[in-house]
Amino acid sequence: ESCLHSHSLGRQIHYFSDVGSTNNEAKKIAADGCPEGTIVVAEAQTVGRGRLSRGWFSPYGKGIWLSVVLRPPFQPQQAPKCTLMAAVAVTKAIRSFCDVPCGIKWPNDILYEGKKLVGILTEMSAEMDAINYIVIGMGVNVNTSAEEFPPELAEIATSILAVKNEPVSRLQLLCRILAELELIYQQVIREGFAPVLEEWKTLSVTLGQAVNVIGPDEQYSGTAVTIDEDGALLVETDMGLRKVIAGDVSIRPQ
Ligand code: BT5
Repeated sequence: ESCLHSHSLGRQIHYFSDVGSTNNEAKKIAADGCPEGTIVVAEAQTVGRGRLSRGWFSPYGKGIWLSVVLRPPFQPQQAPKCTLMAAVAVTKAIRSFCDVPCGIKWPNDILYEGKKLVGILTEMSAEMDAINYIVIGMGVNVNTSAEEFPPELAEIATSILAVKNEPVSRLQLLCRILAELELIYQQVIREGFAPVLEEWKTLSVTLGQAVNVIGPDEQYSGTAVTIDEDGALLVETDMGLRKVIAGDVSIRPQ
């Protein structure tokens, strides 16, 4: 309570010791009409989810396994940019509170030295051109030690503990994330996404890099140039400029 500085986000908290997926719980309570800003947090997730039915390793008491319910007043087509908005908020919170110089890999990863510190999964329910709710799920590896990651994640995942060599208060970091997210969300509602997308560019580790774009039915390489007003990644290739829309594409360094 005492460290919570946000006004709307986190004022209603659903706390679980163990849960399947905080995003699934958040979608249920959102469908039942919970207020905007309601959050779901858990000590552990038994079936934490990534995108495309990939899993998310969520050991007990080690991370921030968080879902935030928003009811934004904008069109459903704008929703993908909420992932970029959340990435900006979490990156700023980790940089300022933990002093870890992490950066954003388009669209939904926060990396430190190429390894994943945070993953974000945004899900939406909309009908008739109006958003009913958006659930922003965030998995932050806080106090997981390097040895605790399963072998398949050893080379690709990291945590704040592993970077700093000292544990960090999950509660305080959670409060910082909620405060940053609330500020940015209010800015988006007031001014639209343009300022947030500009800020995203300054925190990105993808722009300027040679990338491989791997989609469901094609694959190409090029240089990540910028993101456009939709939050799509623009990649310069031999065939000209290509627009990469978040979804089932993955971006890898060349
Ligand atoms: C993501 O998917 O990065 C989104 C992860 C979102 C997790 C949060 S936790 C709270 C909320 N509730 C949920 O059920 N989910 C959200 P994607 O880009 O598809 O990346 C998934 C891939 O990351 C996996 O296939 C692994 O390779 C890797 N991975 C799994 N667990 C990880 C971890 N703890 N740290 C780093 N990488 C991990």
